Amino acid sequence: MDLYANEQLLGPEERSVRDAVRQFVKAEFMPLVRRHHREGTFPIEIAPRLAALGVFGAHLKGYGCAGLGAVSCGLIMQELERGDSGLRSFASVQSSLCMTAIHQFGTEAHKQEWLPRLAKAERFACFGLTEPDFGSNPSGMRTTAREVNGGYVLNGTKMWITNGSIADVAVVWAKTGPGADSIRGFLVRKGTPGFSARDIHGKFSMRASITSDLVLEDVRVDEGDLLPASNGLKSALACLNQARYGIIWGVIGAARACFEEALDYAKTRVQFSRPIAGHQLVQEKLVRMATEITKAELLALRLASLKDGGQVRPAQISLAKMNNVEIALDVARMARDIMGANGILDDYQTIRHLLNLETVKTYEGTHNIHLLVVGQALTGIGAFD
Ligand code: TGC
Ligand code: FAD
Repeated sequence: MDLYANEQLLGPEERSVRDAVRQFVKAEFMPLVRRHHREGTFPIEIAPRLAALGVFGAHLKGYGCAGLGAVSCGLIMQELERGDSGLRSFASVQSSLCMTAIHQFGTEAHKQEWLPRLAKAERFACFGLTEPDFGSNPSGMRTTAREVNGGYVLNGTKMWITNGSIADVAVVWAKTGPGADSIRGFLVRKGTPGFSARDIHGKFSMRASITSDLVLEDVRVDEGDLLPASNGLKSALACLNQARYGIIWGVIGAARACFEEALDYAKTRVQFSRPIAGHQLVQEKLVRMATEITKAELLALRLASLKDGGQVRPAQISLAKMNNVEIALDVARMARDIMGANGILDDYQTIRHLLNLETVKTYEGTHNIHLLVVGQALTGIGAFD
């Protein structure tokens, strides 16, 4: 399905990066995903082989990172999420959130210590911004970092943290300074006394992904564990820009997986003496799905060129995150409908993608928050509170 010949907009290097990740996901991840989805686990053992493809820190230069352009980075996320949103999430957190935080706000010693190991998946990382009482409005966070002789003492709880219990290091955002009014990032190592991670169970979405609470009780970190260039909520939001960019591409992969599955199904499922693909109402759905996927790809490609040109603005990222996740959810729902009762079985991928996309609509800024960011850009009036 390439009605607009979007493939022609990709260069040979971009296609080759995409095809390598696609092949890996098909051969090494797809045989595992149903079991992990059923059991609520993540196949961490595949991470080093993904690392060998240059997936982690692909957008960064130096420190063992691939330094790829925006389209290639987007296509990597697309192919990971074609497999499962949990796989893309794992990479988004390691790469777009944590490696970006260390690269942008860390010292040279932080970069030397962490980036090559995270790039090779010898170490894992998580990103702690959300709290039980502060999701969409992280500026209200209660986690504090009190300055003590030669370091800081952290107290607070972070909630809904992807990779939390498997991470060797957590990028934790906390309020510090004399009035505890300045948000800054800290590196908290696994095993630091007072620091623990508890997995969240009972999820009906993102089942093949580890999600945890982080508890910080009088956690002492050294002065050198502060990310010194972090300065305010805007530093955390700068990392989110990179991860949201990955989601914009990622959900196209999930949508394509659902579309392709539904199209195949519709061509072979016979009702009323003909394949259901021959019924007008089914064709209407297939056409809507293909149209929205095509538009989402063009939006992502335009954003990539703005990004490579260093011109991308947060409102542009918000517009595309809001749009592409919404259309991916619509595509997944239509695909599930076309597949009738089989559409709810995990013998097929569609229901898993549909359930995952409910999370993708919420995290990295909810649909409503991105709508309000675009609304603010259009009107000049913030309508958040
Ligand atoms: P506001 O006063 O608007 O902004 C504070 C400062 O930040 C600047 N800023 C940005 N900077 C960089 N990138 C952006 N996207 C930025 N948006 C705003 C802004 O200019 C300002 O700078 P300065 O110099 O004046 O200090 O802040 P606010 O408190 O009113 O909040 C704005 C809002 C609601 C848009 C923001 O809080 C927000 O985006 N909320 C959503 C929270 C969120 O997305 N959380 C995600 C947690 S991580 C996650 O979900 C990982 S999921 C795993 C995976 O990715 O797979
Ligand atoms: P709330 O902020 O309570 O929002 C609830 C509803 O109210 C939403 O519909 C929202 O749009 C709406 N709403 C809120 N404010 C407004 C407003 N001003 N105007 C209109 N509507 C509004 N966080 C991390 O820090 N790190 C992670 O690794 C991470 N991983 C996650 C993994 C999973 C599986 C999930 C589900 C979440 C994860 N999150 C993570 C948290 C995620 O970023 C938050 O869930 C998200 O920011 C929304 O916060 P909330 O769930 O508290 O919803």
